[in-house]
Amino acid sequence: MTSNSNNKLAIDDLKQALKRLPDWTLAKDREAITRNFQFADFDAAFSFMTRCALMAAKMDHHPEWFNVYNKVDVTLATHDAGGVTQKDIDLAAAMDGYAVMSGGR
Ligand code: H2B
Repeated sequence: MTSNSNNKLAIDDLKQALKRLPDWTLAKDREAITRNFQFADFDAAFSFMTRCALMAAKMDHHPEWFNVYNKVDVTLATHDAGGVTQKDIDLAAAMDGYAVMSGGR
């Protein structure tokens, strides 16, 4: 299998990648990865979302997310590929970094 950021990762490569993203899991009902973030309050959650949004725009790769007050539930998939690609892994790693910057966990 060639490694192209637009192609779905092979399951072994996906499991390998998730070892470096210990807070992310495979979605139950579809080919995607998911993580829940929690922050001190809405301001912190939204500062995280702002950082993520700017990166997503730059990457032209966008999260599915749901925010209530201090919580942000994120699902990442590449719709064009019908599964998880290297772009999702890269965005997940970036989001983990932004969560730390916003005091999240
Ligand atoms: N984001 C995600 N998560 N998956 C996609 O397949 C996708 C995207 N496609 N952002 C992009 C935009 C595509 O629609 C544009 C035209 O490049």
